[in-house]
Amino acid sequence: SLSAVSHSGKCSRVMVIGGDGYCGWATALHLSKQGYEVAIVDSLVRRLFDEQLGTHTLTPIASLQKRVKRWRDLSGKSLSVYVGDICDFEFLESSLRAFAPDAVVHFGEQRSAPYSMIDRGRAIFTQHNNVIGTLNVLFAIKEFAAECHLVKLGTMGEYGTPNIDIEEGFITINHNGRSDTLPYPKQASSFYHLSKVHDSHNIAFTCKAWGLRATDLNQGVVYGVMTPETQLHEELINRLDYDAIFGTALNRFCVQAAIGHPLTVYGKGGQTRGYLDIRDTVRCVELAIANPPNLGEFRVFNQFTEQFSVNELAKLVIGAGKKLGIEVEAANVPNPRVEAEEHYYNAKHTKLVELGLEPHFLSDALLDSLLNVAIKYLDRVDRALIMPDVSWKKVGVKPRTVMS
Ligand code: NAD
Ligand code: USQ
Repeated sequence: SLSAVSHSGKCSRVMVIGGDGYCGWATALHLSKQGYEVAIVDSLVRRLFDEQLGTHTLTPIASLQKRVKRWRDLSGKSLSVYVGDICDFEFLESSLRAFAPDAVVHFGEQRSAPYSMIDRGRAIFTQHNNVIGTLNVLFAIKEFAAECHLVKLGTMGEYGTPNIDIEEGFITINHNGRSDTLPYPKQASSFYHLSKVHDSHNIAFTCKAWGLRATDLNQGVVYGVMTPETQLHEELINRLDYDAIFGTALNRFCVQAAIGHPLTVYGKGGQTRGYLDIRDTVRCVELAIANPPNLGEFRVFNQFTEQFSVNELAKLVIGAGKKLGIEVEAANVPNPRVEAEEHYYNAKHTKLVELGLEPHFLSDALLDSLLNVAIKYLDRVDRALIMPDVSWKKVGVKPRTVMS
């Protein structure tokens, strides 16, 4: 049954699916600090990918159990933990009924584009894990928590790189004398990014058909590692991926700079994306939760604060390295992906700012601190994990082992 609070419309209980991951752990702690009752749901499959591929986080992360205990000891606040796979409906049903959330924040997907392009098995795993997991969440909410607000992590990559401005979810089109506001066209460029497109369609449909309420957060690339909560203790430290499969552009560049590896600019480096600091990720999720949509409403926010090309990121990291006395250079690596390397990019991102987001812009201070974290854990870096090894064109049906 739903808690009394949810009937009054105020959100106080939040289930964070994927709460052991990079964005989810930081968000779970932030919401707990803000006074929400938080439950973490996670299958720990991200830790298994590392075992399987021989990858690891730069920062030494503690087990989920140790993290949660340390947070309780330091903050006095408990996090409920449900370890299991949301593709298992019985598991999801029992956790949702036991915790009775007012909001479900869904981070729990396979989120690497290169992982989804390793081989057929990983492509299928990615779309099954992500699409079925989200469908299960939608059915569970409909059946057992109909008022619950779904806050779903999508991606800016759903839109691709069209030669016109990107709107927040919807675009008004005039066609043959008639006009309508329609979902913005989707042109995703990996099996991973496509799984998010499929999710968005399923969520939009169920809001319409069943009257669910949902916010699709089309997030850009996240950078940074520290938040006020994760930096309280080494056992609360967040993961920081730097390998070519899970590491994302700016985080990778900072680690590469720290170990004196040339920055791996893929192709011409004109690829432009939206970026945001992990401290803004947690705040954006809080803003979405605190301002829920009406029942039946499907809302889309573009969640990033600034846009950069890969070349611009490389230049910023080279400059920051210079200040710390580190010599950094950029290398042009043949692009393992199929994507536009020079293109127009102008994406709207006003809705979260209107709700009160005060962005942390990419600054020298942030680059210094990321570089210093990278330098602190330099001994943990495995240089063999840096160069990309997964090709969009060579993906085939044969099971592949990478990084061996
Ligand atoms: P992550 O891999 O670090 O975390 C995801 C977590 O979900 C992991 O702990 C994993 O074990 C868990 N998980 C995966 N499948 C599950 C399942 N079936 N059942 C239960 N748990 C499951 O990823 P992240 O970087 O924290 O990303 C979180 C979300 O945000 C993803 O949906 C991702 O697509 C989205 N996102 C991330 C970024 C980024 O730059 N990191 C940018 C945009 C959007
Ligand atoms: N790139 C490089 N060099 C590198 C790594 C990446 O040039 O060493 C380029 C890529 O080719 C791409 C861009 O940088 O053009 C971004 O790549 P990325 O690996 O940083 O990010 P991406 O694959 O898009 O995926 C990440 C997250 C994913 C999220 C997405 C947001 O892993 O979960 O959905 O960012 S977005 O990019 O807006 O779609």
